[in-house]
Amino acid sequence: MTRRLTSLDDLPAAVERPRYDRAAHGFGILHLGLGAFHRAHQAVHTEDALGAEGGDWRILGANLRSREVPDAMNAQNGLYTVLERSEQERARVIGAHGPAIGGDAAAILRAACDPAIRIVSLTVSEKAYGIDRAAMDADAAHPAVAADLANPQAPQGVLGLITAALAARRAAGAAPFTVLCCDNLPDNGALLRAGVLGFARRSDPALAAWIAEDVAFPATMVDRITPATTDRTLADVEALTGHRDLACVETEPFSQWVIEDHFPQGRPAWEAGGAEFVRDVRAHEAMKLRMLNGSHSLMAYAGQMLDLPHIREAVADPALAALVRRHMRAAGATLPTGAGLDVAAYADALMRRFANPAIAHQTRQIAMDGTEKLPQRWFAPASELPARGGDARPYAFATAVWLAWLAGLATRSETPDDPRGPALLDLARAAGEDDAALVRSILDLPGLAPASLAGNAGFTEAVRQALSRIRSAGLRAAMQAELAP
Ligand code: CS2
Repeated sequence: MTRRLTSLDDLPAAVERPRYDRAAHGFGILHLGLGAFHRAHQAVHTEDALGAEGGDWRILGANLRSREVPDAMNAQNGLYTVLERSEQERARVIGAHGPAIGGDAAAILRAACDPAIRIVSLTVSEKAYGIDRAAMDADAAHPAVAADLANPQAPQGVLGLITAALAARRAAGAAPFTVLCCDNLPDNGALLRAGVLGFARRSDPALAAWIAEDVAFPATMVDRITPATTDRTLADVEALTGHRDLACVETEPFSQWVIEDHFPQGRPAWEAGGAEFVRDVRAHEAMKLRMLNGSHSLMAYAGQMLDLPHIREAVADPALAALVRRHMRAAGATLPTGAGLDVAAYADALMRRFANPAIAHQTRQIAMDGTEKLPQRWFAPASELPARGGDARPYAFATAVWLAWLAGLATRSETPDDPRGPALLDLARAAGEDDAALVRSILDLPGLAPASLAGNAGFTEAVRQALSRIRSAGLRAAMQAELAP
């Protein structure tokens, strides 16, 4: 049996390791959401910052529910390997993390109350927040928000935990922490701020006023393509490092992090690892969400229907690649001009990243949680196109592919992997063969598409036509029809 990774002692020379003394640095960040993305992105940038500038910025990681990754990390003294995959494989052991908390909300709350913690960062996925995006308020109907509003002393969810920790720090006369949302949500700092304020206002208006005045919620754009860890990741890491590592992750070489520079309680020197600090993240964030994530979702649903299991196979399909290019052009036309964005170069770079033969990024994984992802990836930009004189047809087609995929699941009585999965299944079943009814009922779901889009007859009719073609002639034929001059 290979030995488990527990120390930095006997690693092969080719494996990169921390360039700082782990024991000499304290903890300054509490991170919620120990998924593969955080371990491949923010933790690596923090590792670079510690190596370059030091500081008490190591990370306490926590999962609200699952114990699997925290248990694996704790058995490894917080260490884990990042495997970068391209023509060459590169392994690096990350030392920034310390003891991790799994599924113990009381322990997370205690950690967040420690004045040494100056940043609470999050990658908990879009659906975990419980924020009503249209109202810019806490969503009292979200299960975690409802439970925490009823019992704010023992919070289990994101908004309840942040609010309770800030309340305790205020009561103790301690400084607040900065809240850093690292999920793929539009204007993620302002959004999380609105959710926390909405939650706090319901129980303690004075606390809400203090948060509004004193707590920073910088916005960020995060980007690194990180497929879920598989047995193959574990085997390759073992071959490279000589150790069994149950917390390892694999990722692409590229990594980008654009951060609004607003950290009144200080921050690591993340620029040492290539993070960019700017005054306004919105243009970068819109470009990434609409071009990368937007075309990812198109490839995810088309890929699921065409039996293309990975993104690399989706971009190797000439017709689908042409539609992805077209989608990116439509997305690019919604982006602010004058912000210095090079949309064409960005599109080329994305196509190269998607094609990376060493990265097996599953279309099934990206297809999850469509109702949480598509509003910012497709429906917001699509709603802006008419006013800009742009062509919304690529968005109508993408929407039709999603609906055709949902209808296909419904015929097999499969519930989509989505927080609104049961509702989607019911609507698809109720619509049956009636394409117009399917378009209407899904686009009218509250909070999904802006009213100006759901009520735009030209758009909904274009979706209906594309959907009818996909369902009668098949997705392949419909794709060819889209590409016909
Ligand atoms: C993907 C993202 O799963 C998804 O929905 O689109 O996780 C994507 O890989 C990352 O945002 C890339 O930075």
